[in-house]
Amino acid sequence: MFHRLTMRIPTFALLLSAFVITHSSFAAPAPNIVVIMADDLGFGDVGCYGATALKTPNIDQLAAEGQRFTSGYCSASTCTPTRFSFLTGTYAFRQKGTGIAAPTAPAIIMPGTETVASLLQKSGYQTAVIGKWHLGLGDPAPDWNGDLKPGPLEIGFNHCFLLPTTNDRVPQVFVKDHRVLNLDPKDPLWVGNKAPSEDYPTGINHRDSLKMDWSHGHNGTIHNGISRIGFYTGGMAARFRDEDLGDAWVKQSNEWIEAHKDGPFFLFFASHDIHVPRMPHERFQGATTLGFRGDSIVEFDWCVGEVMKTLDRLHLAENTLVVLCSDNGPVLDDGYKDGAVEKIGDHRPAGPYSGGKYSVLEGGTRIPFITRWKGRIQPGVSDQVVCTIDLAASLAALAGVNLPENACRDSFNVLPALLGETNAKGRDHLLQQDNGSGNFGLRVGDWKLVRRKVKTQSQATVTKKKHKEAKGPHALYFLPDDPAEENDVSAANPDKTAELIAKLDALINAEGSR
Ligand code: NG6
Ligand code: CA
Repeated sequence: MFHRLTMRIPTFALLLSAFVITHSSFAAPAPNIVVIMADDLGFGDVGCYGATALKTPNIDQLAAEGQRFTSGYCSASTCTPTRFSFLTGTYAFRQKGTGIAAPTAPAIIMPGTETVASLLQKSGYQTAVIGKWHLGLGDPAPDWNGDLKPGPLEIGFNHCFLLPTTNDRVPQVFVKDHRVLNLDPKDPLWVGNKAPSEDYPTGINHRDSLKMDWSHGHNGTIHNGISRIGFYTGGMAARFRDEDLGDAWVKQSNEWIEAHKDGPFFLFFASHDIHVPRMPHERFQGATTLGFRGDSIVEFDWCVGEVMKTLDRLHLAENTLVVLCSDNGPVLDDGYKDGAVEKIGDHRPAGPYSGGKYSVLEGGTRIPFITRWKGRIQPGVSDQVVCTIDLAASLAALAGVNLPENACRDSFNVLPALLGETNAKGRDHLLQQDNGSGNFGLRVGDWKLVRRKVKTQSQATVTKKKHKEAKGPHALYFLPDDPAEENDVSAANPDKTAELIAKLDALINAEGSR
């Protein structure tokens, strides 16, 4: 058949048709990708998800122009495991040491691990992470005065501009590629877990001098009138002001996008808003009646708007997939007395859900999740289940890269659902973990199983009333009737309960679920 055809059609025509097929119908140029991840932003914290106590016009616009997911999740209810899973496409509980990283934590994702960044880089993308890292740097410890590696550059990023841990932990310096930015070698940076001397000023012995008091933990080194977890000395010229973080991420991102506008590029915009210490820029302080927690949401919304403006200005909006998500659910008092508890009023940070940060109830991981790609994604609302852990496989598919067999072991290609395609399906099950205590949630369809190994930190302040914890180690909830997971129906549904327990065990014990 092939032979007969070639006899009749000249070779150049065959080549031409092959060229036309690969370059027109199949391989549209790979779009740019911007993943914006907020920190501790809850399902109910933004306007398009029902918040009325504050305004988020830029996020709302993104949702109006794209798909807004009502069952969009992150994979864990704290930062480090969600970020680990987003990048590696593998559940954090499969690797030890993936709980909340300490200030002096070494790199958690080792070089050689396939990540969403390395996959995209392989297919020709320029890749950058700008913002909060919190996945450790260095091996076996960060070398603050030398090269901070391994880090993002060793796992697929061409560029990074980082807050190395999280801003309630020391040190308050930027890391640009492998180095602390603006570090004067004559004033070396030291970071540790113990005060370097007895008279060293801390949040305990200088509590009166603080501009924002702590409520638990966070009483080590004082910088910018705020005491933190951990201790550091030196590096004075390198230190930033908390108030300037949002502006720094925007400036760095806009410059990087502009420099790579010919694409394709992948930017992971890892905002620190609205994590503690909540210290938005002065121009946002007082923007809401909710205190600095609400004001930080407004600052985050502004950052989103600035990045969108840059995409518009460079005519990239129709060639860029934007994904907006959060790394875990909301918390009010997370260690500082910033008024979040007192000023909450009727605002419901987790929307209709119970729990929040640290919890495997829906409030811990069900988050604002929006995708926008002008001209490609039809605006709408989707109830398909999608998770940040799926971005690795889905974005790899978008870029046309094959996933190696042993990589991204829990990441599903849900690209059609992310793009809002008709009848496209998301995940058929959704596993939720906390910081690694052994508590799990498993949602299959409308059913939700909770396995409780340890008592969850109280989230009474998020939901206003305390969540009634079920008595046994397992509880079953029927989400359409009971989104707040208050009525354990496991006794009335023993078969469903047993089925989900078996599925959860199988998922946990497997090497991967893909
Ligand atoms: C907790 C901290 C909390 C926050 C969290 C990490 C205390 C008492 N609590 O241990 O303030 O830093 O870790 O948050 O220290 S995350 O969003 O980065 O996971
Ligand atoms: Ca977080």
